[in-house]
Amino acid sequence: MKFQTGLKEKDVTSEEIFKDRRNILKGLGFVGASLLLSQVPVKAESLSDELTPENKITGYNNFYEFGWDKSDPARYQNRFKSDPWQVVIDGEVNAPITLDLDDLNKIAQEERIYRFRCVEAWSMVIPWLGFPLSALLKLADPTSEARYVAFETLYDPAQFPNQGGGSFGGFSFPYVEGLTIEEAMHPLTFMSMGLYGKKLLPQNGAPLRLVVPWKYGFKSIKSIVKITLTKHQPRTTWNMSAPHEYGFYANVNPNVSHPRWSQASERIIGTEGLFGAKRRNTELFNGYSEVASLYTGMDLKKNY
Ligand SMILES: Nc1nc2c(c(=O)[nH]1)N[C@H]1C(S)=C(S)[C@@H](COP(=O)(O)O)O[C@H]1N2
Ligand SMILES: [Mo]
Repeated sequence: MKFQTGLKEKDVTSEEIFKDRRNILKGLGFVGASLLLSQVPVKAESLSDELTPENKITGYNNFYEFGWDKSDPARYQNRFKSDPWQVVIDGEVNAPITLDLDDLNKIAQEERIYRFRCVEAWSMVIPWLGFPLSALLKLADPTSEARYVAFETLYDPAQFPNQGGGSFGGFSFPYVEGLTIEEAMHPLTFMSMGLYGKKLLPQNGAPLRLVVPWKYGFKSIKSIVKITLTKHQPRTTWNMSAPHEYGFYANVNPNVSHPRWSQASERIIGTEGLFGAKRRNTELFNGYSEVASLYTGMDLKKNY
């Protein structure tokens, strides 16, 4: 993986235009309550984080279906078609439903600026577009038996060059992830269809991906085709691959080290310079302390 040192003018410009556009919209009264409200609990701005340059968000990716390297998703994304697309919501629901892109596009979208922390100890700040996961799940009317939500990524080796090779050291496709129903219904839990005001690119999980800002990035599963509400805790890709390293919960926690590295601090993507990238201290729940009540009484060292 190659890294550019320093920012190019182009990178700066795209962020400037983005911020400008928001100010213009605000001036015109187009940025409505949903955008402003969404920024209240998000805290990205009060933590004085700067948005990660767009070309880093779309060029430095983990999406193993495309390859193991950070540059593989951008390199191979042109093989991928996110239109047409269908997402099934089934399992413990009263009204199983299949949504196509037109259906998804009808759901009102808002912007959320979220901090994003990968288990590999790097981080970004990303302006997502999308809607709360709860809005999507309600369309299928979950039953009272639903205790977990399982997610599955598209399986298609013709579009994902790295899916063809079978399983590697316990890592197999399709990629699957899961949340408790309380986590899934939390207002911070988001389904994204865009970033920086544009449709998601394949490398970021087009057309629809999960974003759970208080959990390590691997929970935020991309290019989702199936959402199943279940009674029992679903299996998850990284946990199956290395259970002693990656748990079901995967909440960001500076006090619980990965067996092979510390989680106390993180490298800020987009700040690379001659002497390396800036770092910041990692915060419990990635700074989203409002989710703490979901884990009252839980031993976070055991439930990593
Ligand atoms: N289907 C799928 N989803 C995935 C992954 C993956 O390999 N396949 N990687 C995860 C990991 S480890 C991270 S850090 C984030 C990266 O998201 P980004 O590339 O949009 O920043 O996606 C997550 N979702
Ligand atoms: Mo990650």
